[in-house]
Amino acid sequence: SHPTGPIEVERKFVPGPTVEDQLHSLGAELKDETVFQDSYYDSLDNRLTLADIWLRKRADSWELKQPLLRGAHGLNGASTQYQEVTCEAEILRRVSEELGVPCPHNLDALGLNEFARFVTTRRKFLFPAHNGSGHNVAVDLDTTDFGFAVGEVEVLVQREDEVKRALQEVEDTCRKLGVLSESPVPGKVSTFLLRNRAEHYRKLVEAHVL
Ligand code: V4E
Repeated sequence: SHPTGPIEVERKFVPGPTVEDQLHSLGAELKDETVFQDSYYDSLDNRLTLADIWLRKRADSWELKQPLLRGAHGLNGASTQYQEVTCEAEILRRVSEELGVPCPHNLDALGLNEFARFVTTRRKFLFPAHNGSGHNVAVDLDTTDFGFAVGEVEVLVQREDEVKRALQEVEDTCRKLGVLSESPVPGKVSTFLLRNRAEHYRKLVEAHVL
């Protein structure tokens, strides 16, 4: 497979009231707090999300997340690994291919349906890079405008052969924070769908995407 963007290895967790103190104790530092709006898009028959393909506009930029292996899904135990594509030409190719339509010149021409829109406030913490071949581990503490909070431990890697190591680093960090859950923790989009789009949510559960 050819590289089309970084691979995000991530594990979500339920943030407790002392999580920021714990992060500081473990040596992580607050990098910044950002606020952004995400809009998620799909065809009316949900063809993209049923294939575990997530197309969104974040702060006016298009982004697509797809499973590393075509046809597989991105969930690996309680961790996830998705390829992130930000090149708009590449996104156009991928989306039109999945929908079985000719590749248009821009995404608006596909007439997709916005199925979720929400605003996230994100506090991003970084662990200092340890010397050697360790990856940089980031922890995001997110709260949304629909009253939901979730934490994410994540590592970005460039190649598939780094995923195994990254999964261990993510798991180690969760363990140190005391938030290593054996079962997947629901994220922002799943929770938004469960609360606002029950039928779409049900279809994704039935298709084993969520
Ligand atoms: C729903 C979904 C995806 C879209 C949202 O990705 P997520 O990592 O939840 O969001 P976000 O905004 O924090 O991304 P970042 O800012 O880190 O780029 S991608 C994959 N899914 C499906 C999915 C799943 N099947 N299981 C779990 C536990 N999470 C997501």
